[in-house]
Amino acid sequence: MTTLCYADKTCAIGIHILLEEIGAPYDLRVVDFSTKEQKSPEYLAMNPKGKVPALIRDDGSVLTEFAAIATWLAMTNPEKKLMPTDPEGMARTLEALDFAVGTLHMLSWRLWRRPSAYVSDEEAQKEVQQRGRDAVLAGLEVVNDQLEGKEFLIGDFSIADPALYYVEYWAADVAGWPLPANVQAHFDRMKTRPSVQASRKQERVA
Ligand SMILES: N[C@@H](CCC(=O)N[C@@H](CS)C(=O)NCC(=O)O)C(=O)O
Repeated sequence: MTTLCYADKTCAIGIHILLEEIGAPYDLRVVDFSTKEQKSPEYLAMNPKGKVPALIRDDGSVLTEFAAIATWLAMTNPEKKLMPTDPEGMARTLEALDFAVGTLHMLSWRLWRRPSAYVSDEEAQKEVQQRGRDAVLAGLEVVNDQLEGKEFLIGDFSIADPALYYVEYWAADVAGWPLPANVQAHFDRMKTRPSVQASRKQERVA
């Protein structure tokens, strides 16, 4: 059965939400970050990147990278309409998704969350964190404009929304930063979806 390798409250929750949206049976395999299980020989043998999310598919093959997993799930479950099929709609969906994962998460949030990955000096780490915070908040202002007059990033719910959702969760509930109005409304709207509620419950999000 399709198995999502995840750790609580990580970006993998976005894929968890998509599996709930699809509604087909799946398994969860928790990866214990507190013991660095993601870097264990067993995990690395399955996913040499040592990260979550990783999706083990029915044929045993492993798919990594949020955008790739989300796109594959959308394309293999077309009846769920998780991504438009016209070139413009598809490109706009991936544009919004990649901004959330590539820019807000990897290039911005990570500075705030893991400053020691960039510099050793503790004073310098504080500056790295500040830059990360500024970058996340500046990026969310861009998203705020994109959300004007829309319920979801590209109008209808798509694979881009769970990607934005996990960044919203980190920014608002982990870091305690204020979200711009349209982003806050999107975050609140996401939390009313049964898929989001189910994955939050499973991952013990308060
Ligand atoms: N580019 C990857 C990023 C995945 C990623 O950074 N995952 C984090 C959790 S949010 C992780 O597994 N971190 C564990 C580690 O770095 O040891 C993707 O899009 O899936």
